[in-house]
Amino acid sequence: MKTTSKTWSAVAVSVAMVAMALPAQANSWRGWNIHPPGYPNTVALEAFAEAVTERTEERLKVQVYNNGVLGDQPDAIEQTRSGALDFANFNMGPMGPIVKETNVLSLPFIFSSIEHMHEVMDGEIGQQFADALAEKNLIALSWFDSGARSLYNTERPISTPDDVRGLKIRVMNNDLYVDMIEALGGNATPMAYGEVYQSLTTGVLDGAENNYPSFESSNHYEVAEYYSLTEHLIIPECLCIAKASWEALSPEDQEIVRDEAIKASTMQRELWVEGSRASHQKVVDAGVQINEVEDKAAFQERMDPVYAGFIQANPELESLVEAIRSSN
Ligand code: GTR
Repeated sequence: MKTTSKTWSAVAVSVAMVAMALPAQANSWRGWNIHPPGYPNTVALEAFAEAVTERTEERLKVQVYNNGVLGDQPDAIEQTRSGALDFANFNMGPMGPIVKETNVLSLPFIFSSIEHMHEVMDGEIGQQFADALAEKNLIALSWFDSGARSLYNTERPISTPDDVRGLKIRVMNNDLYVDMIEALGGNATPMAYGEVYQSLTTGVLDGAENNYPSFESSNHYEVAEYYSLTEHLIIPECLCIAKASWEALSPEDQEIVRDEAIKASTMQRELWVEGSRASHQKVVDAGVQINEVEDKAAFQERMDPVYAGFIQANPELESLVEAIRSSN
């Protein structure tokens, strides 16, 4: 059977009802995950859950709830901050409105490559982001990959910034992305991930932007036929633990959780490479037209006012922006 997004939402609703009916227990951890079973992040999170449950001899029983059934990402961030959820895999995009330092990671083209992003996040600069998250009650134990995000739409291939003019493009919940799309002449609509498929089919949206695995697993490729390799955003994701849940652990169990979170990120990054390839193939086979963008510099230049506006509003973050740019 072909799994349509309709089937997913039916599954999502019933799983959510079960999840909400469960009493919260000190030794049972609930984890939020936006992706479906089989997605690289899901596989890694499930491995994390299983390993922690086993290694703590069930002092902690860890369960992952997939498909965003526990809420959309901005809600889940708040729930994890308050300790209502115990852990989650969050993209740093929707984190910006809450942890302003992480907006630096949402600046278009800030990383020159995925390898550059990994080096930065695994090093001292990555620790600065983890510290900023910790101040908002989120303990980031490791960083996942989420590839490079590119624009896709129902209307036409995008080769130059002017091709974006007039297109209604969904963005994640962060004003920086509104500025980004407007700088290209498009109309940006911040919207929850789970609502995008429907909006593409009804014409509320002309397009969105994402990496191959999400473009494919969300079924957006069934509706949006043009995928253009702008690769404008390379954003890391965290495996984040609620501070309250983290502090309730013994030092021994913290060590187990930390160790397994690092293993999960290694696993996720490996699965990501293969998953991206498979998703790419699947969308090509389905007839999606993919085009390279030869003059990426033209898109980058349009981002100058976005950077200028960001630095003007956040002068204290300029050195962090510079540190990343010069670390390449
Ligand atoms: C995916 C990411 C999700 C979510 C989604 C979106 O690539 O893994 O966490 O942020 O994009 O576009 O909302």
